[in-house]
Amino acid sequence: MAKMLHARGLAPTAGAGLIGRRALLAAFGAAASAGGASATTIRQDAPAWLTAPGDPLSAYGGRSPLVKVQRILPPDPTGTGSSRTPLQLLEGTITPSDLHFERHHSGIPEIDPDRHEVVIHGLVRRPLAFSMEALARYPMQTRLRFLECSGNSSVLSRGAAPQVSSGSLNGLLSASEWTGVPLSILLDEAGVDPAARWVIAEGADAGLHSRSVPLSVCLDDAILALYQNGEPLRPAQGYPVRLFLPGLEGNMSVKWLRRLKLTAEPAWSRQETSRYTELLRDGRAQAFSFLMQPKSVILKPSFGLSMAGPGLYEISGLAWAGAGKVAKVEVSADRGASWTEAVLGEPVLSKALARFRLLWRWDGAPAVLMSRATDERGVTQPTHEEWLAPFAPGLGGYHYNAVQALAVDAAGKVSNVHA
Ligand SMILES: Nc1nc2c(c(=O)[nH]1)N[C@H]1C(S)=C(S)[C@@H](COP(=O)(O)O)O[C@H]1N2
Ligand SMILES: [Mo]
Repeated sequence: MAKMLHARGLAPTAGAGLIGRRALLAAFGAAASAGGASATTIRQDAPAWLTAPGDPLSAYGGRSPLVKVQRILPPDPTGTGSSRTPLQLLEGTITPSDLHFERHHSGIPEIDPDRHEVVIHGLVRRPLAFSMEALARYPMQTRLRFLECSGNSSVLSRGAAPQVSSGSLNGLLSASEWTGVPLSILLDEAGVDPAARWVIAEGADAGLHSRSVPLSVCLDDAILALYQNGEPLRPAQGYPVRLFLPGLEGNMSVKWLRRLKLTAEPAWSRQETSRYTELLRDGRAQAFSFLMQPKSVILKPSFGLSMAGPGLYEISGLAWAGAGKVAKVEVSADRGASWTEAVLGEPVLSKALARFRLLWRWDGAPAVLMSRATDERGVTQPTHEEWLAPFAPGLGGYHYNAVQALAVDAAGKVSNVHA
């Protein structure tokens, strides 16, 4: 059940009971005190933890055994495929490493860092090989960034919206603090040939996952990531080293990186031809659509997290944009007839997840909630219909970033709908 706030004196300023940015800031005191106002009884018993010493220290922590939040696994998780981050059960803007989504096409290789190297070759002055030890001696950069598979939410592009959790729909999305060596430094050392336009990145998994990356991206904010949330990468995220390309489709951030080959032309690898392309209505295919466009999802409430009767609720969710910062998120409680700007959690970082929040006084009548993000370029999420328009029916699906909608019925039950 979503938490209900019993606040008085907070008047909605826009349509359908939404209390947006302006009013919320003015009424901040009232809202904050409202959160605790639902306490009723003060306990008189003395549980064991108040009277006996607790557990000893440990060399590596774990979470409370009472916390059960897990990745969302496919019915048969033994092969290759993907697990998803249970977005609706998390808070804030960083994904715990253990809950980062996983997407792999040939399993998770177990790599001995002492026997692994990254080679830079092709159109360079001098080919180089970097041991993991050598890489770790270069200057590093740390950035909080999201990673999203371009297949995320694609089921929404095919017919009626399924009744599953938001994590099931949208959880090929996570955010970590990534630390690694800027690729530009290494390319500089290798000496880029003026004829080079592309960098073919190849992983050390059995399928030799490979993608063509424009050289300009590699000279911009690409890093060879060695650390995730302060620790060496998790095996599922590419231990001991992955290419990390902020804001671009996850498929290009090649894990278990073993080779970067500079070329004049793209490789037209399997991952950029048979997959991760969109068939257009005119029969041509759109390939190399790297950039993850602005997107947002309401997580509280969402499917499986119902409302507990009329009253004041905090609506919250995540927004992100591959091109830079999220400039604003608007929320509608009347199927898009009116929109109210939400509050974005500070700091809003480029190519990271932004948490948005606003209050909603729900009167108990059926409603349709929607959110739409606009990035700093001024690009806004399309509607579902607008998103579908260019693609051959049923054959688009990658890079789905349309506005999503949630229907709340009179009983407070939330379902996924198209609006
Ligand atoms: N070597 C290799 N890199 C890979 C993949 C893979 O199968 N092998 N999957 C790609 C895909 S499709 C995505 S969405 C991201 C997922 O990264 P994650 O598993 O760390 O979430 O890694 C990409 N890099
Ligand atoms: Mo992906």
